[in-house]
Amino acid sequence: TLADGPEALQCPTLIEDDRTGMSPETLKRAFLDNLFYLQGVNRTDASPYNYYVALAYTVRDRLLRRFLKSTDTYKQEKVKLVCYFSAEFLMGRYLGNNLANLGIYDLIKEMIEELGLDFEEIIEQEPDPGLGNGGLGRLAACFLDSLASLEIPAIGYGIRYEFGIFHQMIQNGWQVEIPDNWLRFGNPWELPRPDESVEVKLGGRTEIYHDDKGQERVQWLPERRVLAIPHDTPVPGYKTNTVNALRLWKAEASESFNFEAFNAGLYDQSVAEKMDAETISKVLYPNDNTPAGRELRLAQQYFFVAASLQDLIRIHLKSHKNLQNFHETAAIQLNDTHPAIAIAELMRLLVDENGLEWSKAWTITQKTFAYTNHTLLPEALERWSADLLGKLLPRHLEIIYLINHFFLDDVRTWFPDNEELLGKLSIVEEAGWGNKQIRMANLACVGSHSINGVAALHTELLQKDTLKEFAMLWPEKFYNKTNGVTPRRWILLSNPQLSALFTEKIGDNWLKDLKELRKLEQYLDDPEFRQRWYEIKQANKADLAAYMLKTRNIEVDVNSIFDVQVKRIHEYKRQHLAVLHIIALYNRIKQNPQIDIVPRTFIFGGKAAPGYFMAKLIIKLTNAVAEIVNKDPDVRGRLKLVFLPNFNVSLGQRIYPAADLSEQISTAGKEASGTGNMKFAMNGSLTIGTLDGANIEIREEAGAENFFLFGLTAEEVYAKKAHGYEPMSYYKNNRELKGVIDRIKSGYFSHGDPELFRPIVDSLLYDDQYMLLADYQSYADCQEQVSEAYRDRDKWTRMSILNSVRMAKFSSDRTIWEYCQEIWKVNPVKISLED
Ligand code: BZD
Repeated sequence: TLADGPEALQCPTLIEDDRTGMSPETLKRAFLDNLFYLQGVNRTDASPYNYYVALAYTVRDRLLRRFLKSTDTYKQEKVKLVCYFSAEFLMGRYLGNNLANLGIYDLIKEMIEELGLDFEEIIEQEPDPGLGNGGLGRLAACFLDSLASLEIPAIGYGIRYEFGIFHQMIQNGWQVEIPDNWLRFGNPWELPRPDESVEVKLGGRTEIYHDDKGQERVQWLPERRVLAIPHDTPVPGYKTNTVNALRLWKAEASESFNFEAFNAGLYDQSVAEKMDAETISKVLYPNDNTPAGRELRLAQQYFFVAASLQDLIRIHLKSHKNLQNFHETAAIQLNDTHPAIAIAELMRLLVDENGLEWSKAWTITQKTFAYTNHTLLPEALERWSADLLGKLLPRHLEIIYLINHFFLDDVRTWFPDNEELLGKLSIVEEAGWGNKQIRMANLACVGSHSINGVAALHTELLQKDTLKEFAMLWPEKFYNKTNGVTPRRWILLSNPQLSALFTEKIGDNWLKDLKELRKLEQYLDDPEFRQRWYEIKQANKADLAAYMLKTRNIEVDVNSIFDVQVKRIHEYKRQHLAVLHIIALYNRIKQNPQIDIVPRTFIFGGKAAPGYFMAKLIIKLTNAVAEIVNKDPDVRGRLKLVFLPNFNVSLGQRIYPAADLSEQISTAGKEASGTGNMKFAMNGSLTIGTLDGANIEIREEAGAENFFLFGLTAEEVYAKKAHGYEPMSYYKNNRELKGVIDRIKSGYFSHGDPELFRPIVDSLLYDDQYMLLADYQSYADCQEQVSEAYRDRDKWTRMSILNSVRMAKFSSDRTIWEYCQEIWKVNPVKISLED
């Protein structure tokens, strides 16, 4: 099916009208109007931020016609809508992306520069909307870009958090969290749609009653109601007329309620209720891969899901007389289990509120939902205590029990007398003392027609391990959908020089069909091409070096290997394995200051969940080692370690193009996919990595000879655990490793305090759940191969080119096309701008 896939779609021509013309004059006029009339500012006292806002509105105006045309077309043609339900959308800055997708980036840049303004500075004014934690949220954003670029009717549904992921500062080497008040100065990209607000009910109890036909039915008598107000952000495709919506819900007090209290003279109570309601969309939970388990988190999940389903039902009933064929209007993808309560909510809407029979409603529900799993860590699977769920959503708890009851009845007929199987499959876990837990992954599996993992190994392990009972029951429900990233943001925007080289050699169709890049392999033996490739990397490194000097006051050597690990801080991702290796290199230098080593700049970035003690201690260790290594005269600048604070989408855009080496060193079998690994490789970084997640597929595509592989395989990891893993033996038998750990233990990096890093040392020596010590020597040896390869510039550059041009598989266009064909069963819809 890929043959007539993304690349078959042609770019339509762009149209102009008086107000939103694309001629330099019209653009300039609009820009200056948006400064004066919209913001009341003169050019003489306009700030760079004023210019940003003026430009943002100029661009937004040019999206609106396409946006409304897309929506109208979907309505008129009664298309099936792809609905991406996600608690997180990590969109990154809009301005540059929207300019690029409209095809007016260079035009606008020129216009701005003609006015004597600094384009780069204006772009940098935009707050980076951080409505996500990491990979899962960023994947949702890449998917929206690909959906619009492939002209697929789609909508992203989520939460308009007032505070996104915290701003990370580093003080005295420790992470400090600052609230991210990203909406303080307004948001020019969003369109509030108060007229499409809906009510969401919470709490209370249920009651049995008899309808007019004497039928026994259940109704929910909620304790409170909140208003959900949609805010739409247009999401344009790359050089298409399609502009889809990202619809994020803001929670507000339901007017009727606080008005009642107000009239009763309870002004303070009505204000308190208003604040309570607004709390729901106040802040993003900053935990990745650890469930929050808090009532407010469940309220957030239910809030956006209930609002979105009402929205979809409203849309459906505009063109259909009932809900019998709801699944033909909406294909809902659940981005992990965070929105999985939607399964119970749709059942409630169909059965309680629309009078459908249970079994009919269940068929529709299963045909509507599809579930993506993003983790293999058992502790990361969401579970809600039945008490908590029942308190907030009493009717949903009953519905979940019913779903489970009918499901387990089926299982009993298929597999009689298999209590163990029943226990594993059950949505309800009996955790002892009458303490029941609702397993959201089980609910998602039972209520969906499709279950997918995000890389080949991940899907395989889901089927063999995490979800094996479901895979046994319904093998046909399982799919692999290896993740991808959008080449528009992650190559075109972030690496303009490399993009210009691509386009010069093969034209610009690679942006619609990344397989085109393969044509560049013909230049592999062209010394001039390799020289330009090398110079672009060096220029990107110089830019990042300037940024590091400015923000961290650390000077680095652009001829050193830029060795980079940027991602959330987590023990399974093993940032501390890289730190052990840095200390080993340092020890080698201390033993022999004359040693010939290839200079390296180690760059780290990533946030730790505020409550994750070990992750925060790893950040502190990294900074503590940096403090010693960077200023030791014996090192003579050959090793530099930089922790870049507040890693986010926009910092990623600077970092990936400047990396020589991409660190993808998770314990095999733990990283579901990884997506940073793809961004690095597309930008010509070589990977040092384990056989984990999508690393395996990246290595397959790039060629094993162009990838630095080390470490245990997932199978070896399991086998070792099964046979009783003893990290202490590695410490005792490996002199270099012992030297490294002893150095930390001695207090050398903690001003003589041997206690500070003891939790890390102890966890490595006595537990080492993530097997750093088992993989240490293999990693250190592999790093020697990296250094040797870097000494040969030609060899390195060839490997870099091959990595970059062979990454077509990891375009999110490929991923989305597969979801469209195999899971959602939807096709592109052309948007015409003619009236
Ligand atoms: O999802 C990540 C995985 O760890 C990566 O391997 C994978 O590439 C990406 C995309 O599929 N998972 C997350 O990012 N998870 C979270 O951020 C998260 C957030 C809230 C609660 C639980 C997990």
